[in-house]
Amino acid sequence: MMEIVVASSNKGKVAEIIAALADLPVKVLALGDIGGVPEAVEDGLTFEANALLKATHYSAFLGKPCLADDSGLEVDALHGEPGVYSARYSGEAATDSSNNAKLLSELAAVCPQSRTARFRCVLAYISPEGITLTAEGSCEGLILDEPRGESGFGYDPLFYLPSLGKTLAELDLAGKNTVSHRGQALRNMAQKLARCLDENRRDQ
Ligand code: ITT
Repeated sequence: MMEIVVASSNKGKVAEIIAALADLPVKVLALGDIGGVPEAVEDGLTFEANALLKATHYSAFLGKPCLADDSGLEVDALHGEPGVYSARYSGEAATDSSNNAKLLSELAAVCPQSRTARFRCVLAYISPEGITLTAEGSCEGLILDEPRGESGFGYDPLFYLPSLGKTLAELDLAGKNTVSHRGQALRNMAQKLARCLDENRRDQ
């Protein structure tokens, strides 16, 4: 069975990606299962550039098909910040809670209806044979003034979905994948990968 490496060291992302690809006839590995892989330098200016850069780096190093995710939060009142810098918003030693604290302090003077934001996700798949696929998704919401919920990761406890009356951290993994930026990108990517696998099978 073909192997695909989920090229991310973010455990929250990896769990969501593995769950969403469960129906594909492929063996999905995580970077953590392999070990000793040097980290990619993420110096792209867009989610797409960073996703392609990570998939290229890990696929070249491992000689295996790799699926990378670059994602982040765009807050309208902050002119799209933190964007591609979401993981390190509060500095090099950032944690989810220090990033959330910084976001709350930046938005302290912003009223509830102006706290609109979206998560974006770009996935990139690159195989050593030279196949490149990309897929994207986005999810609109509002930034609360205090965290709610324990699930998920990152900014999930502050990201409120008015249509559900819940934050992303109040959904379980399957519920989050149904509505999230990553879930949407993964459904697009799974269709593209399934088509690719079919074509490969027909050519053999
Ligand atoms: P990899 O590069 O190893 O995949 P990373 O966490 O550094 O891991 P990114 O550079 O793409 O990945 O940064 C994404 C950040 O955006 C992530 O650390 C969170 O702070 C935030 N983020 C992305 N998707 C999210 C989600 O579904 N829920 C909450 N926060 C999310």
